[in-house]
Amino acid sequence: MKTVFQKPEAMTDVPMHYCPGCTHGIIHRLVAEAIDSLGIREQTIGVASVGCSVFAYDYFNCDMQQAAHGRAPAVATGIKRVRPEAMVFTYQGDGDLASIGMAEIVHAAARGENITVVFVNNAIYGMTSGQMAPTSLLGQKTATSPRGRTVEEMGYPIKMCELLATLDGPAYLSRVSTHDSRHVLQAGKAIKKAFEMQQQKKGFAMVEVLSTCSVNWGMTPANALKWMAENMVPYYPLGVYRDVTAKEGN
Ligand SMILES: Cc1ncc(C[n+]2csc(CCOP(=O)(O)OP(=O)(O)O)c2C)c(N)n1
Repeated sequence: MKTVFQKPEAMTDVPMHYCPGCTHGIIHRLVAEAIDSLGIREQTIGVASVGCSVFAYDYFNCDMQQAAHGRAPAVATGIKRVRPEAMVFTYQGDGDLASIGMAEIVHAAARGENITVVFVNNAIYGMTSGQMAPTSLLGQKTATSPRGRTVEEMGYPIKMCELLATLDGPAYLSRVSTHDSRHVLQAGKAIKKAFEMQQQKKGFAMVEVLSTCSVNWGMTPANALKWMAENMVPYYPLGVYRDVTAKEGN
């Protein structure tokens, strides 16, 4: 019989711990599909960060390293520099990347490190039960902004693609979403491209993937997808913010 659906080889065959309605599992799969389709599983080293995806090393069927909170780009830099033939990626949440790890990501991008960053923006600290993240939206209620985020008290949400696009270092910056199947397919293409940039030694590549956290948002899985489409996508416009290969006409 013809196989029409199977787990990517780059994923292990274990049940995930993610909550119902969380899109981390989808994004893991997209990363694994990109690794499979490029045939790079044996040379890939992933860096798991801190947050809900802390157990990513259990789910990716490639070499993995655990980094302390926010330090994944620095750890990935070290691995890539001593093992330049390896394909190195980080997988980081918004609390990890845009809060405690802001310095690491900005400097890795500015240096144009030849690594791939998968940045999962779910607008909240998921693992620690829903505190406000740098990417929480204005008006968004979280455990630490129970009346909703205000500019006066907490300032504006940080747009990482736009911020990193002010630097000369990055080779590829793209924002995608997981709110419906069409966008999931587009997200997969962007993640694959971010690995291809590394293969072609173009330098720093980051894909920001808008994601749900239905449990901490206090929504059903279906409503979380709707909320993401109606609230996150307008504030975090999807698209390509840098692509050096487009300039080269590739
Ligand atoms: C140095 C340090 N500070 C704080 C924590 C606690 N901590 C663990 S996960 C987390 C939030 C992670 O949120 P995010 O990166 O958005 O990932 P998510 O869980 O939403 O996927 C925090 C604050 C920690 N582990 N280490």
